[in-house]
Amino acid sequence: MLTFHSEETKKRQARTELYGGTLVPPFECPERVDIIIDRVRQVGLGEVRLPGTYGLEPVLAIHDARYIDFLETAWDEWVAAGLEGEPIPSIWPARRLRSDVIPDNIDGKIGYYALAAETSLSPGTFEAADTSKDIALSALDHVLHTGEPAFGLCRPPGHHAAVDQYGGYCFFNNAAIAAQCALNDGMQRVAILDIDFHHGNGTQDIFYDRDDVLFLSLHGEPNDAFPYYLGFADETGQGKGESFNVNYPLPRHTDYAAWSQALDQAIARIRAYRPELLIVSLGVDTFEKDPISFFKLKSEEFIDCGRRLKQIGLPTTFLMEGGYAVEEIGINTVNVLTGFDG
Ligand code: Q9C
Ligand code: ZN
Repeated sequence: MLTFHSEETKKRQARTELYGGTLVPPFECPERVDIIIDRVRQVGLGEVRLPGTYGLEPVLAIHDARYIDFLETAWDEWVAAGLEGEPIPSIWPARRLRSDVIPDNIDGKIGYYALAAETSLSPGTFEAADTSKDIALSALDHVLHTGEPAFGLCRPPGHHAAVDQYGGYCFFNNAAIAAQCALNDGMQRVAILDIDFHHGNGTQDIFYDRDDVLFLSLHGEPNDAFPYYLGFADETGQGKGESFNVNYPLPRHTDYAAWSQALDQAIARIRAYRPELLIVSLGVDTFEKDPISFFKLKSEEFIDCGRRLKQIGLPTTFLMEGGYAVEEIGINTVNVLTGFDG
């Protein structure tokens, strides 16, 4: 399988993540891509290519124009305001406040566009996110032109990013951008299967009222896991989108036996939908040793996951999402892909 990768994704080098009340080095770090690409080469997964450039038009098809502009200018505005740490929101349009006003002040604006506080902004974040979506679209293009699978080694990840919100380490929703491009290219139905440990709240929200994208997510139950406020089983879509959103929230300590049962249910639902393309939001933070998650998947079990995905028999684009057990992230990610390749 072909991999798309770029060193430009490492332009995001945030120094801080707000975690447990202290600022720590971010779990979502540039070393993640080095370790994954090393493993891709080590096992000979296939050719590694640089992405093409697609500009902002495909981003504008998903995200709000002022949100994109905010991401491009936020760091400079923060510095110009004389603020010294990394941009972290400290006030939101929470309940009982107005959510229809966008402050001019950078401190207020960050709260408007952030859905969580762990994701510090930094110089280079916009460029990295822009490259991340180029990687996703390059992988998609390869799948569309050849029918062969491809792996987009996206970083930063995308599935928490909503129309006009960043957070959970995500800025542009790579999977949503790719799905929309496939539809614009003439496809009628695209399925997005999100197997990252966390619920793909951004992707769900973007397609919630649509029937041309089936979104399915296996994740830690939101009562107990980030992003807490979305991802429950009763969220099934609305209007035309009713029944085209499927959540599989799973409890603490879920092992591969239970997780793969949910996966099989998701696969059955995908087959019934008869999509022309499958996009896999591939997070490996389901791993037993992931530092911020609570499932119990073992390294070898990711191979079986890849095999099951292959059985669906669809043109498939894998896009990297999370996974923070950095030492094993290469093994686990590439295990899914080699399992798929058979
Ligand atoms: N105590 C992705 O995997 N913070 N994002 C979790 C846990 C945010 C994860 C805190 C996790 C975001 C793409
Ligand atoms: Zn995750």
